[in-house]
Order: sequence, then C-alpha cells, then structure tokens
Amino acid sequence: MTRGDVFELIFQVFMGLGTLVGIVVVLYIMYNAYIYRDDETTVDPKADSRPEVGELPVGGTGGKKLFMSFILSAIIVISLIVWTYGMLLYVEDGPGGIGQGGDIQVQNEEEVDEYLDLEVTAWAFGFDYAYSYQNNTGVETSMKLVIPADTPVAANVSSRDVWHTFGISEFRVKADAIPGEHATTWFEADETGVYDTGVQCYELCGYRHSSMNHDLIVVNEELFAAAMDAEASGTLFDAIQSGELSVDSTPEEFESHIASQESDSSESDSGNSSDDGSGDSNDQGTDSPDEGTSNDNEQTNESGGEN
Ligand SMILES: [Cu+2]
Repeated sequence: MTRGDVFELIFQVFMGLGTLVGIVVVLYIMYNAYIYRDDETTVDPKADSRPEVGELPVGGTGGKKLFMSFILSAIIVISLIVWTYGMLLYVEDGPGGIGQGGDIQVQNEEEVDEYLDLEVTAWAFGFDYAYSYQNNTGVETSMKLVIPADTPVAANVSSRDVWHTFGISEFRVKADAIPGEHATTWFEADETGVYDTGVQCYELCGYRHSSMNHDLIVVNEELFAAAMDAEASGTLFDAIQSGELSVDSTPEEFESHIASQESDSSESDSGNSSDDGSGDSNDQGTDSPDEGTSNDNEQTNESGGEN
C-alpha cells in the first residue's frame, strides 16, 4: 500500500461515514417533523408535559435516546481516531519499517524482494539535488531520480548548505533537508511513468528556489535492475527523457542502447571524420549524457566527503 493509497482510503472512509451519518440525521429530523406536525386536527395528548422555552427536554424514556445517540457517536468517533492513528503510523514507518532509515524486518517471506531495501540518499543544495543509491551499487546521479515501480524506497534526506525540503507531491512525501541532520522517509510508485517536476523543494531557500525541481522517472523493475547493474541510472534517465527509451522498455533494449552509445563514443575517440550526417547527430546525442554522468559523480563525491 502506497502513501497515496492510505490517504485515499482515509478520505473515503471519512467521506462515507460522514455521508451516512448525515443521511440518518436528516431523515430522522424529517420523520419527526412530519409525525409531530401541527395540522390543527390532532390533539396532543402530552401537551402538558412538553418543555417550555428555556427548559431542558427530558424525553419520554428518561433520557435513553440521548444516551444512545451519545454512545453511538462516541463509538464512531473513537474508532475513527484509533484506525486513522494506526494508518498514519503506517505512513510514518512504511512497510516493514522502511521509513525509519531503511532497516527492514521482513515478516513474510513472500515480501522479500531484491530491491525492497533500495535506499536513496537525497542531498539538497542550492539549487540542485544529488542522489546516491547506497544500499545497492553505489550508483550516483544528479538532478536525475530514477526509481522502480511497485517497490518501497527508503529515502535519506539531508542538505549540503541551507534548509531545503525534499518533496514529491504525487507520492505524498515530504522531508526536511537540514545540514548536519538526516531525515528518513519512504515512498512507493505503483505505476511507471515520467512525472514532470516530480521532485520539488518545499522550503524557500534562495533566489533560485522556484527552479529547484526536476523530473522523476519510474521504470519497470527489470529495467531498473539492469540500469543499477550497469551503474547507468543517469544514462537511463537521459535516454527516457530524450525518448530513446521508454519507462516500459526491456533490459535488453537498455543494454543495446548502452552498447550503441559505447560504439558511437569509440568511433568519435578514434577521430573518425568520415561520418555522414546521421552519424554526427548520434555522436552529439551520446556525448552530452556522458558529460552529465561525470559531473554527477563529482558533485556527489563532494557531498560524501563533507560527511
Ligand atoms: Cu528551496
């Protein structure tokens, strides 16, 4: 269950119960208004015992109705509080406690998944993010977050300079990025896709705060595993953004994309000047991601060095 599912469920339960109680109350009021209507033909046998203005009504059954309505309301409200609190604890802790720093105790063997312990460390700094996928292969990216679908991700959030807030509104997740501290949280995507400006800063941090956001790419698990093994999540991000691959591409397609990039770069390294027009455009396409990747590593290494 993702965080979004939890909040959706809480909303539906409150909405459903509220509507139900509202319908019962309104129908009961209308029923009483009808049977106790003053049509000037019936004689009220209890006319003498009716309360005057300013008096508290005692009711015909010694306050039994009042007591019942109080008990029923109390049961509904207390159950809602207990249930909602339990759901919010799940939102805090995540499945298997993944939200508390990624230290997971799996109770059910079927829950064991190769990437259940995927932990992403997000470093915020003015005005970018650097990511490292610590628990797996040490893959690092900058301004590029790629995650697998249907996999709980433990996030470890900190800052290299001033206060920022790492947030993905789509997944209902937000964590303060404060220098010298590590906030832990978790999130899960249930669908593959490219989320435009999926990651945003939610703490006014400086003159370029409003541009401190970037896409979030959710790929299928097999493709993610292939990119992590190849330590090429940055390449995968670029290929999906440029349309060369899609979030539902197969690992084989990714591998052939990597191979074609490598052959292109070796051609350009050997100074092959006999390329035709299409060859040149391919070279340009592959050079920029390579540069991006090397820059990313430098940035993330800086962040690691400070801590
Ligand atoms: Cu900011």
